[in-house]
Amino acid sequence: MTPRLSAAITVIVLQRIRKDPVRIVFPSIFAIIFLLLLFGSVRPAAADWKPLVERLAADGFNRQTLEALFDRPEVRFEPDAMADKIQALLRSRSESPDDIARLKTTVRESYLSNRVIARAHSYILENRAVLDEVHALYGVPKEIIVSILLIETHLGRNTGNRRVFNRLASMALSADLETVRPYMSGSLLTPENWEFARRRCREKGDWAYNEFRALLRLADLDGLDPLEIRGSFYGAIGLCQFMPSNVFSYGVDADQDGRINLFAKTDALHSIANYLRGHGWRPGMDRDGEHHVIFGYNQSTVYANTVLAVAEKLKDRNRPRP
Ligand SMILES: [Ca+2]
Repeated sequence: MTPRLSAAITVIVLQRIRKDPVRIVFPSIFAIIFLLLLFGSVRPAAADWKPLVERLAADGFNRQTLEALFDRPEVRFEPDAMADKIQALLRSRSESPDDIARLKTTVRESYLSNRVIARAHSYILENRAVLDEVHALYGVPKEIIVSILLIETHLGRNTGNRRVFNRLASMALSADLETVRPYMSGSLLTPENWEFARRRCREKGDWAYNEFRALLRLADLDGLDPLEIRGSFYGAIGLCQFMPSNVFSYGVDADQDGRINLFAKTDALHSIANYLRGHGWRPGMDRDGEHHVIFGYNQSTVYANTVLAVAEKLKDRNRPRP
């Protein structure tokens, strides 16, 4: 609860107590306790960013610049990102052989409706020139590129509204399982999986630290305010939802305006294809090979199944009718 809200509630309650102390005092106290439990329990404690600033400074980032950034009111500690990640890993670890077998054939049906496929098909028609160029350069068919764009951001319409700075800095600061444990569902952590969760938390913290460094480098390179870069729950950015480090590894300045801008269509479409080629995409590969490469884009079997299913439907639409 905000201090202002707490103060306002207290003033109202005190005024009412003065008027009718017996009838008001006990219900009011219970109401305050209830509200404190409701709002106070979900608000993360203020973070101490010093360890992160120290680590970045030791890695060559300017200490004064970092301190000024972390002093800004937009900076928030958001431990739900790491808590969610560890919970997803724990759930995935406890999947039964039946669950795993079922996932192999599961697709996200919502992307296969006639309405959604028609929209993706229109996108192909409207962007045929650049998609043909991408196919010629990287060997990745337009249906695969557009399918990924559809599933990642609904063809660029939803690129995420989270401050990537807060998402990645919070995860980088949450490498210790004890930090995120209060934000996790209590029933998931057991003595048996505790060590696994602790190790994965540390690894994901290091991963987030590297991504946070890449975000700061990217902002510096492009003259952007790092706190104004928006993205997904886990800090992916642009039409193609790259993590910041992938901008440096696979991003393409295809429109040749001097910067890799994944919010610009041409750069994003080339970058998707460059990422896939960099992860082993080759023209003429079989479905298993395609699945393997697409899995590398999002580490999800259902995601890869869905990308291929959408692409197949788009190919059907593009086939000449007899
Ligand atoms: Ca560009």
